[in-house]
Amino acid sequence: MNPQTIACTVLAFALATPVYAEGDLSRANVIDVVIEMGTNDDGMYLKPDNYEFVTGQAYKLILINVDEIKHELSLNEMVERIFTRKIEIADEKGELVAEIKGNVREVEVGAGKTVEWFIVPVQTTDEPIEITCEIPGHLEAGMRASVMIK
Ligand SMILES: [Cu+2]
Repeated sequence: MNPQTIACTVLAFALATPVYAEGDLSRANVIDVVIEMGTNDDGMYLKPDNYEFVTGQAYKLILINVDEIKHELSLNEMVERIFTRKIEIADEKGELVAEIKGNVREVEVGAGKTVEWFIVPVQTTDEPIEITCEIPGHLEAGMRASVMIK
């Protein structure tokens, strides 16, 4: 190979290689997962009501409360199987209001508001675990979803 060919080969390889955030799994190739919270004719819901995550993959859970009342997302035992990088709260203009770091079990989302929860699952599940809204009456009204971590 002449030097030009080698340069082209190196460049082609560089372009084909995915870009990682210097080995930080919590920041690389984050997948957005929308979790809608609301009320419909059947009661209350988390939509979708079924999630599948993969260990080592970074996710941004986008909790969107489309309702006129507040709702909550409680991860229950899922919290022991994930790493929370941060939770972000922004105002109407998209300006950051707060960034919360550390181990969080549940997040309450105000009526019509959105909160972003950045996680990385670290442990698989043998059977589905349930995430819920723990506001009295809401679980009974249907606010639950099942989660598998592979
Ligand atoms: Cu609720």
